[in-house]
Amino acid sequence: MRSELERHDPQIFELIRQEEARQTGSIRLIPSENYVSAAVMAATGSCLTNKYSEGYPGKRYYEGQQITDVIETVARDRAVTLFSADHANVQPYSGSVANLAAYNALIQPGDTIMGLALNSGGHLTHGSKHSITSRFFKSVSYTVNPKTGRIDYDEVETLAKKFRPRLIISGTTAYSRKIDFERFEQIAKSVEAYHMSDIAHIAGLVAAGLHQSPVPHADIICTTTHKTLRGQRGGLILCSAEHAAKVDKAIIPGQQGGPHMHTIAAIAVALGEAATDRFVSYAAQILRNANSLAEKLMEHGFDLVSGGTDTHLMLIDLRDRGIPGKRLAKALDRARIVANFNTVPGDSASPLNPNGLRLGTPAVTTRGMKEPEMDLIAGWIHTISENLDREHVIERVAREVTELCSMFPVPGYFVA
Ligand code: DSN
Repeated sequence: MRSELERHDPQIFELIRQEEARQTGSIRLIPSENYVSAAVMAATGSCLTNKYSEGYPGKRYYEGQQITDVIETVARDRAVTLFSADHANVQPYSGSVANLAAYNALIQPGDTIMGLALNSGGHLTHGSKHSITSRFFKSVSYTVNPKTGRIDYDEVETLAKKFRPRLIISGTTAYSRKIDFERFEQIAKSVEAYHMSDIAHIAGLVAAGLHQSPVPHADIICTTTHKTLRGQRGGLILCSAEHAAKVDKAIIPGQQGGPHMHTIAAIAVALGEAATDRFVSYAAQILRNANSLAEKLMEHGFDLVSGGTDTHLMLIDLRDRGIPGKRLAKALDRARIVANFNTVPGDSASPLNPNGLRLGTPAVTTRGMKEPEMDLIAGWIHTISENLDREHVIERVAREVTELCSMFPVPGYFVA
């Protein structure tokens, strides 16, 4: 297939080859990114991309579903078993679409939703004023306490009692501490609200039993499939039997047309991988690596939001150093260390030029890196932060990064 692409479209072939080399030759610390296995990659690039399958197994609008029905059923069953849920929908094209479907299933336009504010680590679709979610719903946000960097559950409860939202969202995209889903359930119940949980970042940790599961505590659970869960890019919804029909209707005909069967097959492969002891060991190493990287960064004097991490990610607050997050992220990128600039709690700067840097360990852990490598990475981040304009220092670090990467091959890649 690869040689066919090279012959047929050398321009795109060459660009993909360059991207493979970039991913292989850099230390990727964006916490929402990972490397999928060769098996997941193979399912993604299969003939299933040729098939339309609107509907659900056994109830499709087009014929020729002898195989796709089985594939989707396997994917659903694997999700249900892995997360101990009653029901799974594996068709959402993405996490954002899954979140919209959860709202679509449970509440009406004009109802009030309450989620974590964007600049406290929430997601756009949790009711941000920039998102369609705040056009269709009234939105109230809770924040993390700017001093502790943690969710203040008493404040969430106070706001819930004041604004009486119809749906409360637990879940984050830039928060380094564990989430108490049981407490969210109690708060939601106390105001007769639905509890929707977005575990896009931590799904792999939940699957591995290393983070409390929201499944017994939330009405609907949404996730992406490609972060710590390490699958093909896509979305997944889990729910109790009570909400199953509403969720399925919210996806199709509510929001989507034909599901992407190549994606669903690849998600099935990833869910199979996530059910293994090997995946549990992988997820445990993600946490050890994150903890180690956080500790080393703090030894170098960096200020971490909430003073560290107990998940796969961490946020550096750069305000005490006077370095804009974007400037550091761009200098690190030149040194082949790829992270993303991010707002930090209480940040008054624009999200386009904020005062924080977000880092995570899922991808480097997939490559087999462990605590000694986290020590090196923290040292390089420190060196770059002190030499933002010294290109000879950045080039030296880039050479050292390349050498380290050459010792940790990437699964599923064709070109080094
Ligand atoms: N864009 C994802 C992330 O990087 O966290 C969230 O959707």
